[in-house]
Amino acid sequence: MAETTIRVPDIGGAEGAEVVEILVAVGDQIELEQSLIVLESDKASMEIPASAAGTVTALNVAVGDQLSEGDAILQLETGEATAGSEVTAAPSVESEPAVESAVAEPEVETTPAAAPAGESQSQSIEVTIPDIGTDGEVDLVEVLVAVGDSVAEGDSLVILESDKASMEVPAPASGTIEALLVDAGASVSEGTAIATLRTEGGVTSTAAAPAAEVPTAPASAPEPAPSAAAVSAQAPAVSASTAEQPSTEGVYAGPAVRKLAREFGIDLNQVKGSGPRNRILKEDLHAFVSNALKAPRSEAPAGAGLPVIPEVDFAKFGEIEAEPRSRIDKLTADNMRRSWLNLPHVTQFDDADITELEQFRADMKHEAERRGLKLSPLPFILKACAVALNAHPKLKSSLADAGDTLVSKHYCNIGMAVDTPAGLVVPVIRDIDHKTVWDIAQEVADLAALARDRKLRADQMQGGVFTVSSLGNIGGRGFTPIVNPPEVAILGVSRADVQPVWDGETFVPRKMLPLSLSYDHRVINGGDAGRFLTELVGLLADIRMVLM
Ligand code: CAO
Repeated sequence: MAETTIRVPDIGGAEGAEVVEILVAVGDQIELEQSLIVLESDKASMEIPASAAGTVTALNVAVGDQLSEGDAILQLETGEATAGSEVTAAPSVESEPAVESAVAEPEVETTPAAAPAGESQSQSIEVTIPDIGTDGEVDLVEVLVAVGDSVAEGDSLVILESDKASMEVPAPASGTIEALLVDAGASVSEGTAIATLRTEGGVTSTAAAPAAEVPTAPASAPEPAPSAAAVSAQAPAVSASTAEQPSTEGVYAGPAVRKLAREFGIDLNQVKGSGPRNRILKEDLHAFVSNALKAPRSEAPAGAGLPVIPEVDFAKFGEIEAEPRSRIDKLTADNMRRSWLNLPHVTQFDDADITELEQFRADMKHEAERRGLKLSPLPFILKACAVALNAHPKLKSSLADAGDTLVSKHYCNIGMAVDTPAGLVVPVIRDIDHKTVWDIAQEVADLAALARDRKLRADQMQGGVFTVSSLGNIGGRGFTPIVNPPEVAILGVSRADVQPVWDGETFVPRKMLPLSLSYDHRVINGGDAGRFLTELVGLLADIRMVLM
């Protein structure tokens, strides 16, 4: 075993680059090239990779420390049986180990384009990508200037980014941007021409280079928020694959975080940073994604396209009591919201004359008692729905393939909404078209009891093709139920009442059952719904048809 000290490499003369993130902990097994810390100056942000593999035995730095070349980062116990050694880590633009100082020493080469070198007057020079420590290409993620802009020597022109570092390429001289030769999203490498600059007579040499000035340390005085320079240094926003993403100028995050955000399509403007000076950390992205996944239950996250309903402090207005909602309530809320937002709902109303049905039901009362059953109108309604659904199968179809395919079902399982103290559940009665009204009445009672005792199994709530929601026992003249996807229609049943109905000669008392049929208008047209509801009303008016 050997103990090794990993030290800050040559970071281009950037004395006092700040430690903004520590990516390892004591006891961690680290691999060669694994990023250890993130250092940041006002022009560059870089991850310092491990130059040896081993176990971290001590950390010599803390977030906020200002580090310079040679400062110890950590102690590492390596597997090698050599004497203690000193290793200097190398900041890496990509994952190449041997790029010491490259990130932070971008020498900007300027090529005179219109005037001879050495002439102390206005000339046009070509600004190229300096040595960025890798032969490979890196992303040019943001162009910070436009044609016609006046820039001062050292002003940042573009931002480059790899998975390990982001850096700005500064103007080699003061002047005016004559032409931009690259767009955000381009892949560039050393020597790529990025702009032509009309200097103000100040360039006397093509030797360039504000190199050593590039990564100067950020202000050491504590700041509540990143300074303008630091913010701009952290501004890369787009990559080739996501050139249309919103700019994240002003967002404070390192290269690895930016890369991850791009991979997940996350707009960093929406993410709250929890790091020093509100820097966005990887954990913040994880939390953002996790919240976004939970969002349907709560409010839409900013950026989901829906305005957020602000939280209200109700206690300001009087005494309150807050209690967590049941799991069923929250699941129902998710389902309702998903349906309401995805399905264009239409609701159609009609009244069924159930005078004869009610007479028949009354006649069956003793038989029901003999069977130990309570025969409500619901089993008749469910049976009539099955008959009407088989006659109008579109009402029991579903969409698939993101709406490109319509699935027809040759079975008829109908769900019924059951109101329980724990929330609303929808058990499903299978093959209802093959069952008698007595069978259905028995299942309604059994499933309702299981639902209220919270004993329904998952499979007893699956496979429905249509739902009936009966509020008849509770009351109301009508309501607009929400479709239970992937079903395309739902029947709302309200309270039956005796109404005066005109029979052509006189008003007669009839027991009328208000029905409301909500449907997914992507699948069901008004004609489909109208024909189905008319058939259903007819079946309920003459229940003998259902029993045939
Ligand atoms: N009109 C008038 N009376 C009705 C009726 C109607 N449409 N439907 C039922 N009734 C009567 C029944 O006949 C019964 O009266 P009697 O005891 O005098 O015979 C009484 O109301 C109670 O019925 P019930 O609730 O015991 O039985 P049901 O078969 O009608 O309903 C069930 C069973 C489980 C569906 C029901 O109890 C229930 O939970 N309904 C609520 C569904 C719901 O919440 N839907 C809304 C979903 S969206 O939020």
